[in-house]
Amino acid sequence: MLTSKLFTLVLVVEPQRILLGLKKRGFGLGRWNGFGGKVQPEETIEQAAKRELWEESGLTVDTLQKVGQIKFEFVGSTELMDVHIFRADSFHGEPTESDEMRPRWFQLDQVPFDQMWPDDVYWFPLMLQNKKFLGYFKFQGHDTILEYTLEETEGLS
Ligand code: 8OG
Repeated sequence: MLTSKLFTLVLVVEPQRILLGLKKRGFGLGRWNGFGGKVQPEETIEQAAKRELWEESGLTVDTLQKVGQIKFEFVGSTELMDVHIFRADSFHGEPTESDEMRPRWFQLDQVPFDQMWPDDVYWFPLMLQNKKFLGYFKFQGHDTILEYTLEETEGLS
């Protein structure tokens, strides 16, 4: 039986550029990504998203837009990762390196997809166009997508 665990992911986007962090340890090591992690039992998903953004990048935000939800299955694991994806178009503070992430701005036409999770190239364009989406990706290891679905949606819960 499959169980699922809640995660957050926040993309900080400006008109010409996006802030990504190079993951320095653990899951996704060596890949550029947004900022996020596990939702703790006592917090809402949005609270977790703001906390993880602060812990990993040093930035705070007043509001986050929900943009997507993707479920990831890894062959051999019974735990789905249920990742809630947010976009922040304004923030307070200066991006600051943390134990987990080294932040850097990328021009929107220079997103380093070859050094990111392989599914990101599918849904980043939707996120950048402010389109909402629901997805499912099944991975073999961390590099191979065996199957996936991705659809635009009007609303997200
Ligand atoms: O706490 P930890 O760093 O292990 O949390 C995992 C983070 O990685 C969390 O923010 C969700 C995010 N994440 C996945 N899979 C993928 C993926 O395929 N693409 C992107 N961009 N982020 C992912 O768990």
